[in-house]
Amino acid sequence: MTLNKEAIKKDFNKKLMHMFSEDVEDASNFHKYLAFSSLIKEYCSENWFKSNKQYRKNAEKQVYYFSMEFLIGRLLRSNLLNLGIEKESEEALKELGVDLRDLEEEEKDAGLGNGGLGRLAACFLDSMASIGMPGHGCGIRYKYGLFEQKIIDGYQVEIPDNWLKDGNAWEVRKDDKAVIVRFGGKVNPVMKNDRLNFEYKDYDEVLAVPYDMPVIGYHNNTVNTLRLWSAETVESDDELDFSSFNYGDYSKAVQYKSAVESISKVLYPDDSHIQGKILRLKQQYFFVSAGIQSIIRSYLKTGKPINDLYKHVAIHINDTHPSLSVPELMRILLDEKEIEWDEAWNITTKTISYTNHTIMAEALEKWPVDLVKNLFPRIYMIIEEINRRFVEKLCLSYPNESSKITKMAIINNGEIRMANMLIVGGHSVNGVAKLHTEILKSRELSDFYELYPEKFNNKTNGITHRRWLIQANPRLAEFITETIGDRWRKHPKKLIELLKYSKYSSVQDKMDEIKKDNKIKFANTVKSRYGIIIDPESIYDVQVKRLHAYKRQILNLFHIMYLYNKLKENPNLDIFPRTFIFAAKASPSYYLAKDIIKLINTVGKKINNDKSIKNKIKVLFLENYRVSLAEKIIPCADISEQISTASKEASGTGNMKFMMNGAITIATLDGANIEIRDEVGDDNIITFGMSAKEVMELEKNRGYSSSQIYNNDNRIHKIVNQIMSGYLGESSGEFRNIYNHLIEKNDEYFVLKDFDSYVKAQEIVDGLYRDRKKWVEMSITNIAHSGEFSSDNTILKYARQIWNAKKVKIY
Ligand code: 26Q
Repeated sequence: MTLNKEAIKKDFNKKLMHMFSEDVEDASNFHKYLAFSSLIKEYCSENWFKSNKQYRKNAEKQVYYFSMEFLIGRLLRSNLLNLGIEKESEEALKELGVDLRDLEEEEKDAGLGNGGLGRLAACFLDSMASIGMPGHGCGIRYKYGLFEQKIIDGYQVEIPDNWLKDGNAWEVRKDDKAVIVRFGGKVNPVMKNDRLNFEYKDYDEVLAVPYDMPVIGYHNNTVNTLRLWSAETVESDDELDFSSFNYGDYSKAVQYKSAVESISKVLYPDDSHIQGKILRLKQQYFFVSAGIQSIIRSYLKTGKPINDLYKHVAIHINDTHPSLSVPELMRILLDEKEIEWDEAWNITTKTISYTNHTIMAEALEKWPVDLVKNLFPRIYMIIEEINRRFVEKLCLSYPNESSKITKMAIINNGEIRMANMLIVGGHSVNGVAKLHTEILKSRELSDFYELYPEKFNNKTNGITHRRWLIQANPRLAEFITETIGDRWRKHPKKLIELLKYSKYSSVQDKMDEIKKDNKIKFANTVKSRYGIIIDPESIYDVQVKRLHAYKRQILNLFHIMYLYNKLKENPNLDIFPRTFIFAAKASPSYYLAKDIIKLINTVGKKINNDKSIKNKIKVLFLENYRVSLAEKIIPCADISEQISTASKEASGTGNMKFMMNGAITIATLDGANIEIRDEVGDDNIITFGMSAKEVMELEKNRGYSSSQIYNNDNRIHKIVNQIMSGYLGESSGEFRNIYNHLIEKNDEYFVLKDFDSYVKAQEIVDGLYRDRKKWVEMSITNIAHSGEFSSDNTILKYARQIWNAKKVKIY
């Protein structure tokens, strides 16, 4: 985009006047933000139109990424960056006396996701647009995103995230593209022209209204669409009012309206412990049905036959949450397009593909048959028929293996297994890191792998270097460009060219200086916000991610308490000063996770206020972890904590973000950590702990006793007793749950088992950091290899190996 600062200044003034009748002197920062964003949206509108037009005209293959979550965060900076008018905008605003950074802070994060899975969807959208692929998002426009977290007296308190309260500058409501989604009712078989048809009766209708957001590609004219659906009543508000003759009807109408709107009201804050909530299932069908209806409508406008749908459309399913896509697409083809079963099935399986993000049993979705039958009777009939045909096929392939058939069936024990339905109803199943895919193939989904080996493949996750490096760490990005030129910005694998400078003193010094500056800036923020003084000379040791037992924030905390105990014994102990930084949200109903937050804060308070240890260690818990906070903290990190129990973290993506910003990873051999190690080599990462194989063996043969370790390791004994005794300044029962989890319930995630190895790994960190040249060399090596984990690469692989989609140049 070619726009000079004079044009931007003029347009911005006009916009402010037009929207608020204000000039730049009178307007609040928030108004300035709204006006400026609205201007940016206007700047991209022509390319948005052109992209759509060109996709349609040539019937280019369109990819639709279906996801319950898109954790996109803020868009102002990334849109400017991708449009190529960041510098011009900064200067234009500056000349008007406005600091772009102040406007940025006015934008609420779009927190439409829980964590990794939602952020991955956001990185993928950015990558699809930036490599010039027609790829779009389809999801829900939650009125309330992931809750805002406050820490009060050390406890997590959840506040609703009313992010749309003051409007969303980036969206466009498309009333004319609304569709109707049907719930409940009855289905009657009827014969019509010798064909068995199904008539729906007595159903409830919900209006799905799309809100489109532009997804702007990096310097390439492509503008794709993130379409988020909002649930409304079919009648307008006026009609609702007019139809009520008395108060009773009126209040019924209001109740009805609020029941309908509840469908898109709130993002469920759980990301592993699944509770079978009816509303969640309604949400799933709501956006799946709306999305598929709108895809088919727009596909048919290209004039191509419906039988060729899969040649022009790929629908990708982000975990099982949109799994009703399979029967919904079948329903439309069978009932609305009157296609016969075998052909409908052929189209459906060739259109749909699925990514699995977890191996933990409690996170695998199953829904009760009765619920599905009542909510979507026709959909249930189709699932039943899919299951019937599948089981029939299994009986032929495995005539004497009834237990295998029971295990693989889609419907069993009064429940529908969504993953099974997707594997059968799609053409591709992928895991998100090599280890994860291998575990799926050899364990959880081994029967399916045996039956359909050709469907299984790995696509290791990735992250967008535009947001996580260029935008989050502009000084580092600038310096990389000074060192190796700017080709890496379009081709992140070119970061590897940094490798030859890893030993150059001048490069090392500059890298060190940039990290230090980031750390100082952050220390100043911490001081003014929390009143805590942290030392930018200390090691910033960072663990930021959702709070989960398997991610083992407790292991980190045990190491901190171990160091503290050593310092109490010997205040002159020679350890390199460290600042331990945590941030994490816990699902509101996950009590153990919330107790861990309280424990981190309690330990932090004790340590931070203890003068005797001479500020050698500090513990910080940053509240309300979210994308915009991640962008601030990751560029400051020296150490990246990736310490999940091996085999439990499907991939992790935070690990990649830290690496890209020059942090050194302390890691278990889990998820994508293994691939990071393979890239950078053993010398440039610190690994510890049991392997996945060892973990799975121990789980299988029950050969683990945490109380044995507790009784034999003095360090651990002391820490556990401190937690339980009131030593930390809380009542002795406060952390009972944690004790039970670790000792009475035998420490499901092997925290005590890996403790010794973790302490040794941390001692290595302490030693390495003292040799600053060596450390910075490691850091540069990590940055150099991080291009391998750019989501542009990941998306290219999806495009070639799963979607068969091509790039399209927009003119
Ligand atoms: C499902 C049904 C009902 C309620 C909630 C859910 C639900 C919601 C979110 C289940 C799971 C999630 C999110 C899972 C997730 O974020 N998984 C992470 O995905 C990342 C991207 O692939 C991986 O890097 C992480 O390893 C994985 O934990």
